[in-house]
Amino acid sequence: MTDEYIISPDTRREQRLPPNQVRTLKWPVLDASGPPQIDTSTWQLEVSGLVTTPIKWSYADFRSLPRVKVKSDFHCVTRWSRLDNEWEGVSAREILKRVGVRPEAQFVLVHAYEGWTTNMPLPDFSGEDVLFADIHDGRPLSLEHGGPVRLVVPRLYAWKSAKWVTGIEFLDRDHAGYWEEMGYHMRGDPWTEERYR
Ligand SMILES: Nc1nc2c(c(=O)[nH]1)N[C@H]1C(S)=C(S)[C@@H](COP(=O)(O)O)O[C@H]1N2
Ligand SMILES: [Mo]
Repeated sequence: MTDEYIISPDTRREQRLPPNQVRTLKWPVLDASGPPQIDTSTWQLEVSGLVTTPIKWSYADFRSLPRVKVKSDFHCVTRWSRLDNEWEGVSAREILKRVGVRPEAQFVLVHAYEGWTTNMPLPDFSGEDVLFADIHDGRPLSLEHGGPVRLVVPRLYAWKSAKWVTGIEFLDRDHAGYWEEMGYHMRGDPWTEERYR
């Protein structure tokens, strides 16, 4: 891996805090139900739906993929923002390249342990700064923050950054995930405050 960071376009902005967010120097833990039990010897990442090559990666397979580093900010819809996170892992673009997304695919439903899901438009998932991370600020990602592997989508509210990911499903229509079912926005752009729908 190179030492070059991909800097999220949002992290290059002069004004880094989206409207009505407050900066925190800590890193709060936030999720619906607490960490699941995860055994990396049976861990899998499954890519399914509208792709030409469905894939199931083991943890060893995932660890052998080409890697990237991303510097980005993290904005929770409950109004805290943590700036300057250094993530390492596998780029979403690397995965898109390998599975061959079919032209009908417009949306992504990301699956996590215990049936938790989140949805987003394919162009948001395809951003240069989107990755499946297993390292944060130089250390292995802890279980409480989504380890062994979590999604990071820096330019959407942090609830789209699924912790404990198990799968990526490509769909031709938008399917509400867990928080979206509860009333959160289908897209979640922090700059236009797409908090609820
Ligand atoms: N699997 C899963 N991922 C999740 C959530 C969740 O409830 N379950 N909550 C989201 C929300 S609301 C936020 S703000 C971030 C918080 O990540 P952190 O706990 O590492 O700060 O995780 C997101 N990813
Ligand atoms: Mo959140």
